[in-house]
Amino acid sequence: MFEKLKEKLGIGKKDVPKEISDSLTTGIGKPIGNLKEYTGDLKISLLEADVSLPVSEKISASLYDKLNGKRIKIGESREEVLMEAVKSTIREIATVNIPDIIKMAESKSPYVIMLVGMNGTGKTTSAAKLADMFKRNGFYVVISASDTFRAGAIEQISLHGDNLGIKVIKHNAGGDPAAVAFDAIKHASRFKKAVVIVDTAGRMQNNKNLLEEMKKIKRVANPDLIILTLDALSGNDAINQARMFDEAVGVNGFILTKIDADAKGGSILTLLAEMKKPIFFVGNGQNYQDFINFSLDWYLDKLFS
Ligand SMILES: Nc1nc2c(ncn2[C@@H]2O[C@H](COP(=O)(O)OP(=O)(O)OP(=O)(O)O)[C@@H](O)[C@H]2O)c(=O)[nH]1
Ligand SMILES: [Mg+2]
Repeated sequence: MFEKLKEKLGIGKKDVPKEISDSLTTGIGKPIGNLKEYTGDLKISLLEADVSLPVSEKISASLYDKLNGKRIKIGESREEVLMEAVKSTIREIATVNIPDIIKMAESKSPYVIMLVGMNGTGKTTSAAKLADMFKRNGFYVVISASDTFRAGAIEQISLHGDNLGIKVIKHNAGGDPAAVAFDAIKHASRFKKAVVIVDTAGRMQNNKNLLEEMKKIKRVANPDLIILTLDALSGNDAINQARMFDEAVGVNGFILTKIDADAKGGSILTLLAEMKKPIFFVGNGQNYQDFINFSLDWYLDKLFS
């Protein structure tokens, strides 16, 4: 996982890049031209691993500061020095508080979560995974089939509901998605510890009607949490989508899907560093259990394993 990013950062290889290796032995006050070159190149090459330019610049500057003139202690290897520098750089730029979604949902009933995102990014699949997770945690779960726009969407989410034994509230195709959410919330309010998950239609940046509709669902459903699903394969576009949806409805955090599909891994850094909002989960497959609680430690573990 995240091979591309590992390669660009110079970790996960046997040998530390020669430029770093040389500079580490140079010591304080000696020329550090090689390190400059390395961190300069790094800035550019991180872009290829889906890290945005501003974040690549931050990483390269921070690594430079950390490695410049660094002396290796006895018993320490160059690999360790580089890894520690990379780790602490990532911690500096990408630490974001990730609230416990179960605890949040326990604080209010029904707790309403609205999923938004571009077409095909994994809203419906993630809605089912979320629903399954809440059910396993003892919640009464209702799914609102608020994608009334795409043909087959209601059937798709209903099938998930059947598979999981979870109630899906639906209207007819072409109906008002906000009204579906309203009904789902009404239904859920009869239960003590309930969660409503609102699946919505995919939005394109240029589709004004769908964007307006999304705002209307928000007004009516008044969700406690709005989560944007982002496809890990969308690379640097993920940050654009994040900004666009945040501007349109305000998002509380993200689910990053399809990281099993050879994602480069850099978009995670960009999202955390630039949006300063949590990634709640990552989707790593098409099964309901392929859903991982995201944490920076998990990410670092994957990067350094
Ligand atoms: N490999 C993999 N595939 C995923 C993951 N999440 C979703 N998918 C697949 O991505 C495709 C699109 O997923 P959906 O959940 O339908 O996406 P959506 O955002 O609801 O799509 P629209 O409703 O058309 O906007 C499906 O084939 C899913 O099985 C994941 O984490 N890993
Ligand atoms: Mg869908």
